[in-house]
Amino acid sequence: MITLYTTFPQWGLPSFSPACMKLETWLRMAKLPYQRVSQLHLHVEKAPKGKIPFIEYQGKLIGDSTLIIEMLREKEEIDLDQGLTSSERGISLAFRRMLKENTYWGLGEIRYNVAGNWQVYREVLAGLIYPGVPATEWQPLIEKLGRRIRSQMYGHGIGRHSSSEIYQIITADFQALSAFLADKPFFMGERPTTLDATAYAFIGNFIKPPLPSPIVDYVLQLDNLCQHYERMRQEIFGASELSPSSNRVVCL
Ligand SMILES: N[C@@H](CCC(=O)N[C@@H](CS)C(=O)NCC(=O)O)C(=O)O
Repeated sequence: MITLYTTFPQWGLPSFSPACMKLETWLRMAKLPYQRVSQLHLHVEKAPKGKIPFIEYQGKLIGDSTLIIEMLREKEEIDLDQGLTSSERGISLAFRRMLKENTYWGLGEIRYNVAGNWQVYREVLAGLIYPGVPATEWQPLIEKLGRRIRSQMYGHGIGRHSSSEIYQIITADFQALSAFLADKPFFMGERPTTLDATAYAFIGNFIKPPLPSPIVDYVLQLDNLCQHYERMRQEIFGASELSPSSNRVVCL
């Protein structure tokens, strides 16, 4: 049994962390049994790379969604990309890297830099990381976290751009993703592959939270991406309970 350390479901998403949602989607697609634990205040010290998600597998804690998937792919002999040509595998990797290493930071802009959004998002974070702690105590800690993420954005480079430049960069990613999906049901054709798990997690984390932004408006206009999100949700999560009340531990 794999233990997945993730956030609790939020806004109808299995996780409001795209990396966590991607990994959970992949585990379900791979039909690997897992139990989910979403007690973030305990994860912080336990996380081997200081980030979520991480898993416990065969007595070891392992961090990073991509490295976890690669390790499970080998150890459990599961290849969701079976049948893809080496050129298709290359395209899949390039899109997955785009989403993880570039598009991801658009979420930073939406969640941490849009003033009204940050007020909403920091409450969600506080409930997770500092459950039961009075606002006067969690506020300085959450503001410190906000500064850390903004500093990560500066280090990455995206944080050096204006909002309109970030809009230009992130919407171009979604435009490319939409053009590549075109009218196919899944990115590589008739059945979902690893890229679908990643794209589903990122599209969902842009369009589902109640955090408005011109970037979100742009993605919502890309019908094929929104339909892909819905198709994946139904196919992989079906009728699963995805509300915060399904928080603590859920076994597949
Ligand atoms: N490369 C990592 C990225 C994970 C990641 O960025 N996790 C974020 C949440 S989406 C996190 O834990 N951030 C906390 C921090 O950076 O302090 C993976 O794919 O697992």
